[in-house]
Amino acid sequence: MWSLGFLAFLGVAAAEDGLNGWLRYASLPCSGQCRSNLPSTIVTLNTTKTSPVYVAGTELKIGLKGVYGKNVQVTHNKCKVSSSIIVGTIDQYRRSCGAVNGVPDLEEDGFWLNTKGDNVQIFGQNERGALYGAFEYLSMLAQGNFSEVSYASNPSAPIRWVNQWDNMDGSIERGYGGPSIFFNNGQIVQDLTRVAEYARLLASIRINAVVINNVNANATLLDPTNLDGVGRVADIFRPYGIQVGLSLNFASPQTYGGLSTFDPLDASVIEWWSNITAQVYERVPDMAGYLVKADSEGQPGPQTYNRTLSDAANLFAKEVKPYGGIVMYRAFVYNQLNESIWTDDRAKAAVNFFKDLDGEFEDNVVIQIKFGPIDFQVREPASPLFANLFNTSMAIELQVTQEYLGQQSHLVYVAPLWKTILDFDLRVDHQPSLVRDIVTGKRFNRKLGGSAAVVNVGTNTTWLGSHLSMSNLYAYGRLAWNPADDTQEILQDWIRLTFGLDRKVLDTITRMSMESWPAYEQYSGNLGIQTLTDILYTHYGPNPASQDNNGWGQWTRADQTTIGMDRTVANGTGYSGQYPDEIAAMYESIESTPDDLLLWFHHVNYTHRLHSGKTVIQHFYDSHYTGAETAQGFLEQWESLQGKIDTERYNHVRHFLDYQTGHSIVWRDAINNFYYNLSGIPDQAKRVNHHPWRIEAESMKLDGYKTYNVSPFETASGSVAIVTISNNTAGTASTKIPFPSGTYDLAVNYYDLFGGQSQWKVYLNDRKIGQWTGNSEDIFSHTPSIYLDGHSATRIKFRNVKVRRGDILKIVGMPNGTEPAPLDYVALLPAGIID
Ligand code: GCV
Repeated sequence: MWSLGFLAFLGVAAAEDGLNGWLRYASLPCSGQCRSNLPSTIVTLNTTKTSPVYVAGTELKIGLKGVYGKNVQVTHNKCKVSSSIIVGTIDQYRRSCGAVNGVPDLEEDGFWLNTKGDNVQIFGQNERGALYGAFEYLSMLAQGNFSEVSYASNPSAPIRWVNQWDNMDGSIERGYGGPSIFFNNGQIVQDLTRVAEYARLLASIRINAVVINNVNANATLLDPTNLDGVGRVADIFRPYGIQVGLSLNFASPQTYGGLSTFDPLDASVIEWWSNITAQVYERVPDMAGYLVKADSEGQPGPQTYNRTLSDAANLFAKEVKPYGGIVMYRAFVYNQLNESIWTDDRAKAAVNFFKDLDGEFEDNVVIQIKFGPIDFQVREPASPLFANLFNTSMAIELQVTQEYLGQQSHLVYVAPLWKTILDFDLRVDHQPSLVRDIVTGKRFNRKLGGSAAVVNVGTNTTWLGSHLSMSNLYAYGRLAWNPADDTQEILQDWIRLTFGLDRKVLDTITRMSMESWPAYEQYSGNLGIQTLTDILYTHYGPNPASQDNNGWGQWTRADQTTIGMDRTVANGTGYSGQYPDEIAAMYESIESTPDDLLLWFHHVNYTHRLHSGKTVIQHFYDSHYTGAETAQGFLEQWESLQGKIDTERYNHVRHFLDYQTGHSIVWRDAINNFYYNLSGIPDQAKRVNHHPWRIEAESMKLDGYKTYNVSPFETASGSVAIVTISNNTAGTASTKIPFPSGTYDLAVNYYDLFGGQSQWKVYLNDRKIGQWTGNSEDIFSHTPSIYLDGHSATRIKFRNVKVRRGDILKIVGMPNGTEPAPLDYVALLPAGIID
């Protein structure tokens, strides 16, 4: 049997569950330069075990042992030790060791890293910075990088937060990685091991605060026992340089405190919050601040009392100011609207609510603004609010959790999408005004600023629900530190740290990841029409009709001949006029609006020609075919890495990508069918609604099965599926194979519902050739559905099946619970045909 050491030598890591993320410190070979450059001692300049500098020492020790098998001693407060890593703050070094030479002034949280052979200096401006420097050095070592470096690194902005949308009962809103690591049953959990592990990951990407509870906040977090729990959580995060923040429910003084009002200007309300804030800071003296969602999606707010949003923000700002806290006030404020009013437009809400309040906020208030004006869609223009506040601090809000982007069941590396916003030049006053320079405070000279990302890790060992989605968390931290960084370079650091240094592994995961957001956009919503998920239910699978005819304002205004939101000043909602002149002019005109945002800004015929020369409708059709085809390639590319990645992660990712290949086809067909049905315009390439290799389940011979009209219709091939007649008796669907004899891949499209685990068996002339169970709710990360729809529609494939014309193909479905073993169609795919 192979020993672990031998496997490590081969570069094949032992089975891994993802818990260590990119901090695996997987073993690398070490000879020559490596041997002579490995320090023998770690000197930390703080002996307090809960200090970030002490933690840095421990982490360095673990890293050196893990990567290079070297046992290194940690000592404290000794200055001149040869072959050593010395880690501490600049001040600690000066105090213990004397002058430091050649180190430039560092900004808050910044660090200095200096490596010369086996002598390494890591100095932070503060303890947090020293810890960041240690992680930076470890990241080099874990990537086999022994170059001599000497540089300072400073953050782009002071606010580098993450938000968790965790509920007190342990569920997580839009969380796809299992239940909360913080809460259970209305309380903070007792065992905080996972919290410490999360802290370590976050510190390594230089996150400095975490808001632990949902913005749709529950006031019971404020009860004394729970606040004690928050204190325990803060104690876990503190050694990693991370502060804790809390989301507040605006009505708490009334709903929880028993007052008759929650009017932000009422003296009793102010006193109530003052008292609560004192209780919080008594337990968490370094609490980062409050996060507030008010007057939004049913959450209470100051409008109840005709007070302004600044009245509300300032109430909290004044309370936390003496303690050094800040208030993150969310710009996600909007009302229900009426689609029959042509000028109604949710995208205008943030500017309408906040613009006139510019300058009215206390200086420790930061307006937290989602990157686009709607809600984390697959493509949006930059929020115009970034260009409308000059005397108010701002932070950009991003989503690591892939709420509208495949919920971690689809590979989507989101950082390139974020980059389209961060690098966008809003041309305020005709001057360069990149979003990244606005939110970091540089453009308008604000002291505060930065970013917050909704992360939503859970107790799953992969944290987010799937291994590959962790690139998004890693990239978020890197971009929060330096939004000018290159997203592919960030990705490649993550790949090397997560999967090792093999060139083929690096190239393959790079290619798949960089193709993934464009592909997802291609097979979901194109040309700025939004993602086209079901916005009334799970936000996962396709349902374009759900965007319209309701008050949520995510409209497409699609009818038989036209589509898109007219957001021009001349004929539409006037939204384009919220941008500075140059940008407003660009979006106002169809000619200068980029194709990828055409339908965000303009209402056009399906036959309108894009700059590309294609019509809108043909672009939809073509993109959906291209995107789904790219997704098929992810699986093939991943399979080429077999043997180069540990079995546990290889199989897990393979299973997810296999699922994605099928679901990308569900997306492709649903969107294409929907718009073909609406517009009646055929696909020039004759693919849409034309599937020569399919056999519809409803056209098979049925026994114990009956037909079922699927809703939305476009999520079933031919709009009809079959379900078993009874909930406890098997059904059979059989058919004669009409295709030429040969070898095919057999694809079966079925629906995997929450509420049961049906079993299907496939026979060829009574010989069983495959079987599966409808248990994806236990395996994949996305929100399951109780219906036959675009969320539950799933494809399974059996490869290389030899058939003869006239063979009998039979599927037996055994229902379970409320899942009636539904089937949509089978396809026999000759080599090279995707269907
Ligand atoms: C936490 C969207 C999401 C909600 C979320 C909200 C917000 O509407 O679907 O789940 O609520 O945004 O950001 O507040």
